[in-house]
Amino acid sequence: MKKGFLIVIFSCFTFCFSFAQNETPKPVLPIPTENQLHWQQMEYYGFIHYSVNTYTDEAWGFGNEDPKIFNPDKLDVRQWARICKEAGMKGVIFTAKHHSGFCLWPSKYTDYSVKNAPWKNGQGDMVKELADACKEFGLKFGVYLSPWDRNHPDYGKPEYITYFRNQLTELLTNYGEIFEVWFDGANGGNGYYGGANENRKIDAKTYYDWQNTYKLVRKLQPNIVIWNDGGDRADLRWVGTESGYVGETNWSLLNATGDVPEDMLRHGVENGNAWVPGEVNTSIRPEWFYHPKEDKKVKTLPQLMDTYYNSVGRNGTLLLNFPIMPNGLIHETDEKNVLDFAKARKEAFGKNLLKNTKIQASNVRSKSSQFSAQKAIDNDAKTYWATDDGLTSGSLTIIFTKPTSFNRFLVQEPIQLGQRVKAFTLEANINGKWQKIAIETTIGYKRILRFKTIIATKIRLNITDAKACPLINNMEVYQAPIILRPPMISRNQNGDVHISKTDAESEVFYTLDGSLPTSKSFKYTAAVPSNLGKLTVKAISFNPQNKLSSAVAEVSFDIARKNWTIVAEQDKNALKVLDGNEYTSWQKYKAPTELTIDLGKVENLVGFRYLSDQNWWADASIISHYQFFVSDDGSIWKLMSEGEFSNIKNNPTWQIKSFEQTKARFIKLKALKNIKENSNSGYAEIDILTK
Ligand code: FUL
Repeated sequence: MKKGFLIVIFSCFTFCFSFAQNETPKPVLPIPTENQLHWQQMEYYGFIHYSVNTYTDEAWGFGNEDPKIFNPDKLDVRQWARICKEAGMKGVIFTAKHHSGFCLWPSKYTDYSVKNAPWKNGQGDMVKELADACKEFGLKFGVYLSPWDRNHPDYGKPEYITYFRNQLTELLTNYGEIFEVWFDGANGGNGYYGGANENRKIDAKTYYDWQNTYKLVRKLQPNIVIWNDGGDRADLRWVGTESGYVGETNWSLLNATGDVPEDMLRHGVENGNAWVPGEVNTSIRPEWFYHPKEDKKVKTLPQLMDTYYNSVGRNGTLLLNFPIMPNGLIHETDEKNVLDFAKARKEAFGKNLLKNTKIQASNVRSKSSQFSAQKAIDNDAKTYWATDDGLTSGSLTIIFTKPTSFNRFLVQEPIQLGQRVKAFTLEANINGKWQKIAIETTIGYKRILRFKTIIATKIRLNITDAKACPLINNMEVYQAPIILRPPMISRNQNGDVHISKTDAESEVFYTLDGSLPTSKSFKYTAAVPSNLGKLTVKAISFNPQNKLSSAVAEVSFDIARKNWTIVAEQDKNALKVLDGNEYTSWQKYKAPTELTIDLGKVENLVGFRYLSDQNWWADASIISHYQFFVSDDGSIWKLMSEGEFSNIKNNPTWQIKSFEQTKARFIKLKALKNIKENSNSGYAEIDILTK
């Protein structure tokens, strides 16, 4: 009797235990909302920057630009939508109102809008036109509404919040479904503000009362996701840079409260208590708005591919921006490069080599077919391989039918059950021996690894650490064509041109006469001395084996800085600002500082360029407000240009300022203000523009 009783208890226990194991694994909290999940699956979508400052060639509008300048003569929002669609994007986010405060829809609440622009005689609504075009092309539509408004007289007062919410209500009510709203955190302080022309400081933590704004947003658009890089935590996070990457370790988590330093933006927080995934926002050109001087600086195919691997390939999404030209169109080079990028992605990810392979797992949850290894390669996003509870490691081994060459590995976790994997490795069986190909940390929604082509008979994904039993819902393997990178061109202070190879096997060919380089042009072997004048260098990488060439790298230099000296500066390191190397820099005292340069002889000046320190951790030393002077003798100075380097903190690219032609031998850049008060002023390079 007693024995019988024990048997019953035992069988009941085994039954209950295996039943429990057979269940769907418990989620590891926090998990994404439905909206966040749908957003993550979009992976790649477009940004459009267009406003009054498109017509003033500035990074930001000040708020006093006359609406009359907003007059595109070839505007075609269907061109924008078509390009985004053909580029493989799933949606478009539009700058309905940027910091200038100028509205691209006829808002009821201000006259500072397309209502007063010559475009369509003030009858146009660009938000509507684009929303309609997106519908036509099957794209989702999102809006960027800048909280900072340099035009509005009430900015800084509580009344402005009502104005802001009224505008938000217009945008979230009148244009159909909105998938994402973007609340840019930038706030430079000074602006036109209805004519006050002053500096207005707000407390970004309290001023906007975000929680109530979020409630309004969610009420008006229940399927939306909210992006906010300042203020209270919303649905999506900035990744701390605008140059197009997120950290390799990338948790989709943050803490719901508290400050978020750069490092957390970049990597997320492993044990964060809120799901706040990273969106990688970057422009196809150095800046967000259109500047003709950047027509030769459009991201090339290899740069776009890097951006893709460093965003979508690292558990992020990619928000890629097109600046609109003053005529109302996307530039042809931007179109060409983004379509080449789409084609290259198709070529890279066209043929999944895991079709028809065998797969084995170290452990299968309850030995159930529902969670078998096969589920990781069955091409069904809903099914996944799972291990038994209690395990935090496990492996999946793939057996190819024949030795297979490949250079990409893609892996995904079913994030609706939380982001779990903390560490993993990838091994390949090459010539009968297991070799480690990669040692990595997080996976998340999607992780793509790049490595040199290998030929293997088996590969093994080892999850070496996880927050709970590991789950994998997809793996893919590819042989992506190698895309040659254009070489890197620089010119040192002596005027010598340096061209660096971007891979060991290719050769470099260049021209100095403006012609397109081919493998018959000059072959680069050592630094090329130049005649110190203005110079345009074009160069290609060329692979002698397969005869393929890279895209052309092109850099135009102004006169060489050979005879320049830094006046009254003992520190030899100061010459780093003239060395032509964008990655070396020098810092000087506390602002306001002056950097005075003797050009050696009188030059015909029409502008200057400043590049700040390129290390992201050195952002404190970035100059944000400046004055630029010239002089014949180094003692009597004439002010030629003053103002702000608008978006330099988030996007520290070359700042180019033009002024009226003048002759001078001395130049002086005065830093009036740095990004961080009382910090040193940092310089990577200073250069001039001559007539
Ligand atoms: C930044 C802004 O200041 C830029 O102008 C741009 O809109 C970018 C997307 O966000 O913070």
